[in-house]
Amino acid sequence: MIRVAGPSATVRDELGEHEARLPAGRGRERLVAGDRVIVRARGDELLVEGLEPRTTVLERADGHSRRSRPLVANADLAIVMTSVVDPPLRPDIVDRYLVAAAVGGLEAAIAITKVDLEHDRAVFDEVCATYRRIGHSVIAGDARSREFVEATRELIGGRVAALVGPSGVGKSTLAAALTGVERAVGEVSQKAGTGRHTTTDPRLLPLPDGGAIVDTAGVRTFHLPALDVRSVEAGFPDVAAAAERCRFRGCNHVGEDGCAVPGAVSPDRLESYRRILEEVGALTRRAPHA
Ligand SMILES: Nc1nc2c(ncn2[C@@H]2O[C@H](COP(=O)(O)OP(=O)(O)OP(=O)(O)O)[C@@H](O)[C@H]2O)c(=O)[nH]1
Ligand SMILES: [Mg+2]
Ligand SMILES: [Zn+2]
Repeated sequence: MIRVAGPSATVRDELGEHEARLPAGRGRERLVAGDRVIVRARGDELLVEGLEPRTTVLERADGHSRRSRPLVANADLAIVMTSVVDPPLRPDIVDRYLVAAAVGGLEAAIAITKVDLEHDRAVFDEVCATYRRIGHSVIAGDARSREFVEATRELIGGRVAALVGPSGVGKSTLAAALTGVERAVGEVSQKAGTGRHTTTDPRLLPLPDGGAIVDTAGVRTFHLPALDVRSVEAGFPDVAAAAERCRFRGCNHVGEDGCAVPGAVSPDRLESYRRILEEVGALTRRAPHA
């Protein structure tokens, strides 16, 4: 499945791309780019009939209902993109994507763009070091440059990668450079004068040398669905490792007296962890060892 748009979808097989109709009803909204589907011909129409089990799924929550919604299926890797400036560096959003990737079974790497623009080098270095320390590949550069594009290609290594991150960080710019397929790259719309022309529907784009990418729509805030503590910890291996040395049962490790975690993890990391725990409803409210 390449793309889902309302009642129809673009599917691909060994013969090429085809338009197919989706079943009516709620099942429709559960199908996403990357899904493997069973398609049957009826008359001169193609119908999507079944969904194969997913190996991975990147999910987010709907901002209002908090219901979880799949974004990309069967991707091997999430490339979490953020720019150093314009829009500003957002480790808090990166952390949410890292939790979502860990929960969904995807490997995750970080790609930091717009380093050609003036930025705070110390903050940038710190952010790179933090994510490398917890085991992620980090690449950084000008998303429009050949070096950055080739570094990304190498990172993907013929696999299927989802490009995710805030709006305006260069996902479509990178997608176009990697695939040679031009899609909406954000420019201020002259005609409408209303702002950015951005990506809406996630679409699976094959790479010339194997593998594929899914260019997704940027988000202002990335909401996680309801998750338990273990799931959040999966995205914070530094907190999880320190938490093993905490002697309190039921501790949130976010500032309780005598907890070993705040001494072992930076305040920024811990605050990001705390906010995510709170947001997904996994924070224990009463002081566990008062
Ligand atoms: N200076 C600079 N500009 C960049 C870089 N990467 C992207 N841009 C520009 O940033 C703008 C937004 O890029 P897009 O590729 O549309 O961003 P996006 O992440 O796809 O945004 P959404 O589709 O809204 O999620 C475009 O004008 C790009 O040319 C970079 O590394 N450096
Ligand atoms: Mg885009
Ligand atoms: Zn603790």
